[in-house]
Amino acid sequence: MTDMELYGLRASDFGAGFTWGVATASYQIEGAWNVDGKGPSIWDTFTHRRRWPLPTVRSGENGDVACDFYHRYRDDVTLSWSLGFGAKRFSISWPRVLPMGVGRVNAAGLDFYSRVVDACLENGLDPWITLYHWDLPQALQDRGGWANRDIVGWFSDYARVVAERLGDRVKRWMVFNEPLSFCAGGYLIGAGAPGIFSRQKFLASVHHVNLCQAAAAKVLRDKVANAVVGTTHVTAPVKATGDSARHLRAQRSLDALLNRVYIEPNLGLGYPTNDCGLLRPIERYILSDDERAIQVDFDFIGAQYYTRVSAPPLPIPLVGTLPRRDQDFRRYEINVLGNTTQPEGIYEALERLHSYKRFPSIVVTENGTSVPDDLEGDRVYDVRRIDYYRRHLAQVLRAKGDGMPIDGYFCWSLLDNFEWAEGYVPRFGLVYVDYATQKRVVKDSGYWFKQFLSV
Ligand code: IFM
Repeated sequence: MTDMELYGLRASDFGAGFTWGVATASYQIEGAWNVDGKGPSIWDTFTHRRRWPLPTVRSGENGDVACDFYHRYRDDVTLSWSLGFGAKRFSISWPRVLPMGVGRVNAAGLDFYSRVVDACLENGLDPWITLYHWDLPQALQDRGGWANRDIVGWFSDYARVVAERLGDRVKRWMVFNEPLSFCAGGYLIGAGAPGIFSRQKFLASVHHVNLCQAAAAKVLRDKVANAVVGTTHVTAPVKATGDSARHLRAQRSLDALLNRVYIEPNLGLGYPTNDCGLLRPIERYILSDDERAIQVDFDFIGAQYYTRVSAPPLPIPLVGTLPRRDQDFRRYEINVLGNTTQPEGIYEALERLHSYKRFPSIVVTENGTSVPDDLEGDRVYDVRRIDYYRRHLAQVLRAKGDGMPIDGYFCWSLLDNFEWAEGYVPRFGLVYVDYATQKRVVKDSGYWFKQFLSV
């Protein structure tokens, strides 16, 4: 791609029907953690807990207030529209709707999301809803959370409650945000809520999440006329660190663990246990009818891309490899989270999903970066973020030009927000948030999008 082509990029090159949106998640922006009848989520518990000798979240921060979106949603929705976007992706907090996870519905919680949907529609923004972006009701975690098979029923009931209330106005649905992150992060390596280190619980949670993909998709289709149902995966292309059989085995093993285990069972391809020893005991959680029940034909798949990873072989037979950041500092720039910026990786991620030949439509449901943003007066000169977006969008356009059915792109994120165990230091927004005053300042990247989307 030449500079001319790169910098001449226009939104119209992606086609008239292409969706341009911004994405957010409930726990990361809403705040109001104990307001209007909301029950506690596992992230409330995790961030309020101290794990000796260090806090669970770097510098002990939490999402109690975050961006206070719960009270400021109208202005923030209008802001999304004012930057030129046509869609707003957001998630529902399960414990805001069902404080105990099951049973009694919290009318005030459902009303809040209904108002957000209306605000989107009033601003000409198509609402795209994610049912689950990691904030499980604590009451359900107390019963085992994702590791308890009963969650298939609990989650289906939750999906039904939300679909019945919002389905008259919302047509685009995503079941999950990044199963990898909350299954492995929450149950295997304990880096996120609920902070568990257990291979068994991790494997059980993976299987139950995969069953829930199909169960919730069915509920959404039953309850919402003309529903367009998908889910999202963070797709990390895995690079081998050498050519030997050991290196290639390590690459296959990590790819199975990070990517395939969440995608292939839903396509009827089973679990990639032959390629990754760590996954093998998942078989004990599979019951007789599961192979059929787990299959789902999604209307679209959400591709989320941040960086590639590499797979150095390890002398531990079960694991074989662990993900390592690909930190070739000479070739790639590095962001605040320590990830290298590798725009060609998004092309590979899209190509990979397309290669299954099972997704009629692919939407980039998250892509973005955290760079050191400073407020200078009323301006944030985030040239590195603009460059990031330009280079990734050029690759998305290349993928589209090569015949992949890519129909939309969502920036992560509209606002700076609570970046999970990393707290508030990484800033991913097109809009800067001064957390002390809740003032919003559109960054140069926000203005760049506004200009880009106008041509
Ligand atoms: O902030 C997260 C988001 O919640 C899930 N995808 C990755 C983002 C950036 O790390």
